[in-house]
Amino acid sequence: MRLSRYFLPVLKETPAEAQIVSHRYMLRAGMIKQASAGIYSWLPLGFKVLRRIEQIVHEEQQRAGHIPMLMPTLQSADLWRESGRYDDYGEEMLRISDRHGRDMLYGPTNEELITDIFRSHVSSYKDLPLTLYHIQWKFRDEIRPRFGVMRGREFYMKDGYNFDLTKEDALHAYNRHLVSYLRSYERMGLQAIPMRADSGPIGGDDTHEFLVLAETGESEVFYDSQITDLKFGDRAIDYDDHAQCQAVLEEFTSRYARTDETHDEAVFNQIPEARRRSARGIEVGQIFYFGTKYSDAMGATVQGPDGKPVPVHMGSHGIGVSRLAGAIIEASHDERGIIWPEGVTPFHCGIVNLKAGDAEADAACEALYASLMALGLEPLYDDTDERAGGKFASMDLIGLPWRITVGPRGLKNGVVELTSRRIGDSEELPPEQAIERIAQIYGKLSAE
Ligand code: P5A
Repeated sequence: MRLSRYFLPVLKETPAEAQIVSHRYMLRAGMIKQASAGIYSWLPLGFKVLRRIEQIVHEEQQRAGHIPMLMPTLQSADLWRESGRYDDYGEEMLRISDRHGRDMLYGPTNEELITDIFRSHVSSYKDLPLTLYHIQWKFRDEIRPRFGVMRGREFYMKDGYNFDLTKEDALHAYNRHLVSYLRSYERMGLQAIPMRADSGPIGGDDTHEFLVLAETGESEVFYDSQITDLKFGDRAIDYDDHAQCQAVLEEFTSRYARTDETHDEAVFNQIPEARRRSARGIEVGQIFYFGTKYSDAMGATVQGPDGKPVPVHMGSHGIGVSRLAGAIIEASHDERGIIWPEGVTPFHCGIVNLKAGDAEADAACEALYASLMALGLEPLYDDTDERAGGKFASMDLIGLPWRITVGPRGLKNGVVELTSRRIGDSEELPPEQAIERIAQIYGKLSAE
């Protein structure tokens, strides 16, 4: 993308309404614009990040064997009356009536809708196990929407629902989600710690929240510091293997890690004092096993092996896709702006032309731009005639992990400058080598 043709409304001033760094940087970098309280438009740069997060979630869900689909945002109140949640959900639910006076609502979550789909089409245990998911906008009329996309009223969520014949199979689905979530967050450059939590209006006793440690987080958390040493990494996992998934769950949940809702001071105090931590965290996901709560209420049964109808065991599993854009910034920034992890960066690298209009500099930038694109990479080429200082400040603010700077002085010696946004150091090298380096970083070079 050429910056001169892009839409990147970067702000120079810090917006007064933004209290936390991710909100400030998302506004300043032209990623989002508030439409009304807790509701945002995603401008092109923000939209790209949202898409990249979403793509990782899709890939990891499908790797785990979960099936994508799409349900609507507007739902009929009738289904929620069946489960009993229409009255229970309270003021967070946005209730709407259509021209015929029918009660509708903007879905805050989809347990009822998916259970209705399931009971309409699945009647035999032979069709189990089944896990369906979608990524769709939700609405919760939060009393205090704040911190930009972190606590929105309209927000983008991945929600998945498992249907299983037995509790044991449903707990395997729970474990599978835990593993796939660990992988997803790590690919986004985040450490998200599963913590024992409270199930709230979703229900059930088994639930973990995934928390990214950050001072600005809304949740108070307590944990054993050893848990932060755990990495899922690039291990191979067979998602159908119950024992393997259970082992990962045990590894990642055996040390103390709880939100304030389930915190138990007596148990916490058994950890050696030097390892006890209390901190704040951002909840970027939550998994639930709630057994037959919805299948009992809504009559979602299958014919079991003995021919008798049995209610299915269910769970639901959510990732806060739009919240993650903010959470990643909270975890990765400095005083100059965002520092995107390579996994979610909106552009793979920036190209800064220090002397737009200079024939040699222009030609070198064009060549770099074309070569990177030919490798399947997306550079953002600043071809504008702004001052160098302004160009650098904007690039730093929008946080692309790599920048190639091209100027007449370097070109005389046959070099450009490659700069890491994270480390901050620069290296002079011939343009071909800069391209090769970037291609290597993003795994775009075929093995020689
Ligand atoms: C699980 C999927 C559920 O709703 N039903 C379907 C279950 N869980 S949850 O924990 O309530 O939400 C899942 C994730 O969505 C994000 N989230 C939000 N993001 C932005 N603004 C909000 N107001 C908001 N509310 C929830 C969180 O990341 C949460 O973990």
